[in-house]
Amino acid sequence: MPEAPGYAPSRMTLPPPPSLDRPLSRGFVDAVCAAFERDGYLAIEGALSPGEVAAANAALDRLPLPDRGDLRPLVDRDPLFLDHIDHPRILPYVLALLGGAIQVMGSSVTVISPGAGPMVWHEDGPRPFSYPAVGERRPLVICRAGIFLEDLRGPDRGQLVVVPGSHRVPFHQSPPPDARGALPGARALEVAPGTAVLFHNALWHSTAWNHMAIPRRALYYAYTPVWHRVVDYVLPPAALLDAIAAKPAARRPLLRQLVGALPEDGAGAFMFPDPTDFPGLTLVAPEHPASGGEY
Ligand SMILES: O=C(O)CCC(=O)C(=O)O
Repeated sequence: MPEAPGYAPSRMTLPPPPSLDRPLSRGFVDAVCAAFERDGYLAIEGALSPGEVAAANAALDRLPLPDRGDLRPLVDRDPLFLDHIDHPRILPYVLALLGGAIQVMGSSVTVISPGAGPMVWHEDGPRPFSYPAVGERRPLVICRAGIFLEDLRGPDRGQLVVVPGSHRVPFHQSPPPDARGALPGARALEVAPGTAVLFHNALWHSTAWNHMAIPRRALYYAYTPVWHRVVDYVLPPAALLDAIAAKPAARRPLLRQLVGALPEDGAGAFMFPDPTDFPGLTLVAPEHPASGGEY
């Protein structure tokens, strides 16, 4: 099979991340959704600063990582990983795509060892029975954020490889489950350290060969609507809730929602933080009474 051609993500359409202390603008939401709808993914360059990349690598160095494969869950292994799930340069894009009633249903670090070959092509979601199609499209259920820590600008560095637009192909046209190597139109995402890639659960993806002398390590956080089952754990571990309690007070309600914690008053609800504390969660201001705004 031919190798997937290298690909530098486009900077043309992605607007910068807005502050979440006010509702996201319609223009921001529309621009993010349009880019994501076209390609099934988008790349946020510089999502993590060089210092944040170094800190993430140091945290990973303290963990019992496999030579190749996943370590999961990740989010409760170090308080630093909590700083990724509400990161101000990543979360606005997730909110634009999924809305405010979200959580992180799964977290992992994926290691591709030196010399490792491509991963099997796949969509994300449950197996063997994936999410149902709606109108021949697989709906957006998981918006996965991959954060890449090595310099992947060059061939065969264990990149995430995607087929842009494949999230729009009906499921019964998916590649056979053992298909490896390049598919027509496949692109290896040759990204700089600290780049975050958000992608649709139905996007066909694989990985490139890793011909680097070092492992390729990527952090993955899978955002879903709050009604999706959390797969990292049945209930958030006490240590994770303690780690949230040690974060600044203003961030705690949203972090608790993101890890799937029950509201502190015990009441079930779809939205745990007070939206007035997190205006960004309201996305765009309601434009019609039927959208639930106050009129
Ligand atoms: O390691 C990667 O970059 C891809 C991981 C992946 O495709 C998966 O975990 O489903």
